[in-house]
Amino acid sequence: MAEHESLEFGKADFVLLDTVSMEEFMANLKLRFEKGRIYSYIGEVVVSVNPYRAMNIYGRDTIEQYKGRELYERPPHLFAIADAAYKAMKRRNKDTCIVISGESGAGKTEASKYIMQYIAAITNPNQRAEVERVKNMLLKSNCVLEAFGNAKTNRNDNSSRFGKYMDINFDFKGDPIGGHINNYLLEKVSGWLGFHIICVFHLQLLSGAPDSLLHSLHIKKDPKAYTYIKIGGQIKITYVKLLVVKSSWCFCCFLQGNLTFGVDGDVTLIENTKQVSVIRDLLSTKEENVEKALLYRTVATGRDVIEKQHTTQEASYGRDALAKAMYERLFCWIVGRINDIIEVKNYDARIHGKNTVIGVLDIYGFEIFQNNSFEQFCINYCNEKLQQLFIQLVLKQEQEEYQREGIPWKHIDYFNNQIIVDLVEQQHKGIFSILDEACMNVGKVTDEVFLQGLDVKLAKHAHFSSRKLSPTDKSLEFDRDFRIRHYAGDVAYSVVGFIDKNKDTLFQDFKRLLYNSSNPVLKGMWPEGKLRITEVTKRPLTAATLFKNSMILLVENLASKEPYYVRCIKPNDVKSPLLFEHERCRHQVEYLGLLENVRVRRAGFAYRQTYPRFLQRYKMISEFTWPNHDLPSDKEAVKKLLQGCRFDHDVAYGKTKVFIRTPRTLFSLEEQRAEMVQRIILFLQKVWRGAL
Ligand code: AD9
Ligand code: MG
Repeated sequence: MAEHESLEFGKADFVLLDTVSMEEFMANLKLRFEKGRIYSYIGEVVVSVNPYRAMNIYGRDTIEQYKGRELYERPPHLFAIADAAYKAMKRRNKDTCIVISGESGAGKTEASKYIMQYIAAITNPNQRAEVERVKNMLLKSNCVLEAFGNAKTNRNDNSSRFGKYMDINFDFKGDPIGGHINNYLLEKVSGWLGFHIICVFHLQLLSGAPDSLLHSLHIKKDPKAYTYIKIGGQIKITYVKLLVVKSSWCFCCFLQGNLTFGVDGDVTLIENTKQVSVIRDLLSTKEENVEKALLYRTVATGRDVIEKQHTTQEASYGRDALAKAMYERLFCWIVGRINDIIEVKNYDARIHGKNTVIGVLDIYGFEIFQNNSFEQFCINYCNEKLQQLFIQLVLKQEQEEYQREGIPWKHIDYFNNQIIVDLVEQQHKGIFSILDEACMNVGKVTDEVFLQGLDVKLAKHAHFSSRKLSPTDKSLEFDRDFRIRHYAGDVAYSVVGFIDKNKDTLFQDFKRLLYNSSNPVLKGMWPEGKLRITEVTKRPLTAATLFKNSMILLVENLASKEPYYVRCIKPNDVKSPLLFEHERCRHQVEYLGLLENVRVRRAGFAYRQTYPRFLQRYKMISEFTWPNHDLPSDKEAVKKLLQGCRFDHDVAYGKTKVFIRTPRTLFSLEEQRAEMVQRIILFLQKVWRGAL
């Protein structure tokens, strides 16, 4: 318990509530929020409520207060969890990870940045130049990625439209020596008109850029000149300037929005041909190639290769698909360049010891828009996966372990969302499989066919419904909607666009166009453009399959590390620092499973360790166990040791492990150990001097 905090701020740890009920939980959460205590604990899980105002709790002095302290010595804070993850990694040589979850606008990205800042601030006490360089890169990379990957949405002014998992690698001294970023599905559709970089590009960069530069890049100062650009974001980014200017062709994708198509007889035409020469220059390619790729597609029929003219509709579709694909590749390219710079190089474990990792996960939160499509479906599935991981690690395994170890235990019920995860990802029967199947249809491939597939295969599923299955359901506005009962609430998705987005097809002609660019960077981004049309036979994996695979790998990776959790709550929908909307918050507490978390934690034990390892660490505390014990088993020895310290009441003895209920006991053991180690060192020093 964080005892130093006065009770006027409520209970710092929900485990200490007098009774565990929703009312008490909410009353405590509200009280703390109103008193400016935005962080609380459930054991080692941090619960955070977005303050929507600048808080004076992240400065150097606060960092110093948390540095090297135990979790329970200071008021709840992100810094405490960051420190705990760092200590666990350093002390036990274990990879750890911090998983930040919560819905869109709940404060995940801000939390991840504070955590990174904290880790950067407490490491490298010797100010090694190389480590400083790495830290700088890790922190700054974030701004570049946010500029390109975040956008203003109606849920959040700085909404992450991509998922980010960042590993920070540490050497044996505990100093950062590098990192690696994995990015997940850039959600282009909602972000498209509002990616900060696009807004900033006009708002800030252009205002200062010399006319000659703008001219050479064919850039007009008036944002209204661009169909794709909508002013909205307000983030200050200056050092992306260089990157932007260097890769001028990326803005080519904004120009493409201005291309319009028309018809002359039965021939499709580009109406504003001037734009084509601009695009040609920026893409470093030939004008006739640009025109051809925009108006025709090459198809192989048997051995013959023919050129088929697009309709104006197909041409417009191709234009938009190209712009989005270029933006996405650019984004991945930026992540790749950042990784080139931050990745650990020349690390020799024989010299430097084990290279350990802290992973920080900041991904797009659960979201419900007015219109929800394939992108929201993927994002919400991702949140289901993370919730499942939380359940697995925090609720399920915990209870299973007590059972396995024979510790008396009353089972605590919770909603297990595995059923929804299966609904989406299960082989053959899941929505992704049904979608892939619809995409592979030889005959008619339409969104409606996909919806029919869903209706047939999922008719009886408790978490699925559609207009056809529930004709009277008012929440399904259109025939083309289906609804998923997610762990965090019901979401109606429109099937429109699912097939296209899943196939994610960009005409091969565009890929060839870009591959044939004389700009080596651009060429490098489109390796598949190398293939001739007759060689393109293999169907690429669909967007859904790729996303699913990346999520499975992510979860496996997180599960292999020691996890720490930050659960973020959004207090209101109007970004107000004063408003604690009770129902809104209660809903989040409910679906995040926080009450169940408290119950499991309360009935449970803060710490457990196998008997031999426990002895290894604490045997110096007791005369019965130091330097070795002669009791019949390690279990008996641990019992003797803990009885001697009068901690017996706070402990349960399992089959293979000892369980300690409160962290304070562990803390005290640690103190005693430190004292004994000090004494032993002094003793040895004396012996050593005497021997000299
Ligand atoms: V999304 O899923 O990417 O759409 P996030 O990442 O959960 O979402 P974000 O961290 O971007 O939300 O927070 C939204 C806004 O809330 C920020 O832009 C800040 O204005 C505000 N916020 C969040 N956390 C804090 C904080 N600790 N202190 C002050 C905060 N303001
Ligand atoms: Mg975010």
